Amino acid sequence: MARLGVFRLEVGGEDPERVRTGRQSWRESGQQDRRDARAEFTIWQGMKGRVPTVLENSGKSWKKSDPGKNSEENLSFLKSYQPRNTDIKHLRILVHGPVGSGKSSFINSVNNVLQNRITCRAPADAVTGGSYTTYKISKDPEGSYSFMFSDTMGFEKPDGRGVHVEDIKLALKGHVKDGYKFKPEEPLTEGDFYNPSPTLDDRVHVLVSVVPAYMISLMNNEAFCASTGIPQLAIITNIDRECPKVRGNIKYAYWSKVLMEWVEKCSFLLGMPPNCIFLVKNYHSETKTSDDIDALILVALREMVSVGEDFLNDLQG
Ligand SMILES: Nc1nc2c(ncn2[C@@H]2O[C@H](COP(=O)(O)OP(=O)(O)O)[C@@H](O)[C@H]2O)c(=O)[nH]1
Ligand SMILES: [Mg+2]
Repeated sequence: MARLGVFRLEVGGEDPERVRTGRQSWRESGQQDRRDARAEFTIWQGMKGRVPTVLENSGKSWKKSDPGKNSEENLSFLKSYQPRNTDIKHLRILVHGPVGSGKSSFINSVNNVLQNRITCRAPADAVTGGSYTTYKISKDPEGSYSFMFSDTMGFEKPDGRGVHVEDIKLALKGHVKDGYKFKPEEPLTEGDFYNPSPTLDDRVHVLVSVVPAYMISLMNNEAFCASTGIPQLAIITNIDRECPKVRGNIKYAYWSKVLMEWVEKCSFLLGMPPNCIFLVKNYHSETKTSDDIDALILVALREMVSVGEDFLNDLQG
């Protein structure tokens, strides 16, 4: 009775090639009616009480283009990127999300991709995190890339720590200076870390929500971006931890039906379209870089820079 379910689980995996073979075998396997087979599959799922990893369209990514194929182009876009607005030296990307969601790891991962080696800039796992810290990414000995990251904490306060939502609004407008240690109990109003007259350079141009895959159901969106017009994207991190089949096949993340469902769920909960949500596996224990991990990071990063550039150009009118 459960043959097809087991068959597809075992043969499907996350590899489109194998799924294609699987489907062939399925057709040749003597099943007379596809609907019967589906019914059996549903029963099997119900019995197991979980959604297995199956691929919807064999050989096709549900993202419009295959991230892996565009890595070189994405990299050269990022290398040559300069804001058209010459008042801006760096496009500022602010990452926020719960403690442990992978913000620092993402910044490190971007650095790894662009340096083509494993580096350690933003200390991941730093329990003392919570300062407003900006990271530029060096390009060659003299220069840096024309985008930078501001690292912060999320609003979730399991232990009473977390950023005051007013502080995030202030940071978005450029009022928070680097090094400010966020205080959960009160927002920044004045003092050494308050910038009373921020320039366009000080402002945030893209907001990125970092959502760990294991916390998707708990996410909600503070509607602070709506008033500012700042574009907002999200990255889903830890996809390797939550989906074992993806772990060994990171390059097929955008083929996975389970991950597609996560993106849809995240889209619903955060109130942003699915095409603003990207799948990322951060570098965390690797000793060397990998084209497949790089590809996912590059696709997300390129979009961050592109929407930030659009925002800057819109501001200029
Ligand atoms: N397996 C896996 N671990 C991750 C990933 N991203 C982050 N981590 C780990 O999660 C922990 C918290 O990450 P960190 O970047 O410090 O989170 P932050 O508090 O948001 O800055 C660290 O141990 C990371 O190595 C990921 O995509 N996959
Ligand atoms: Mg951190």
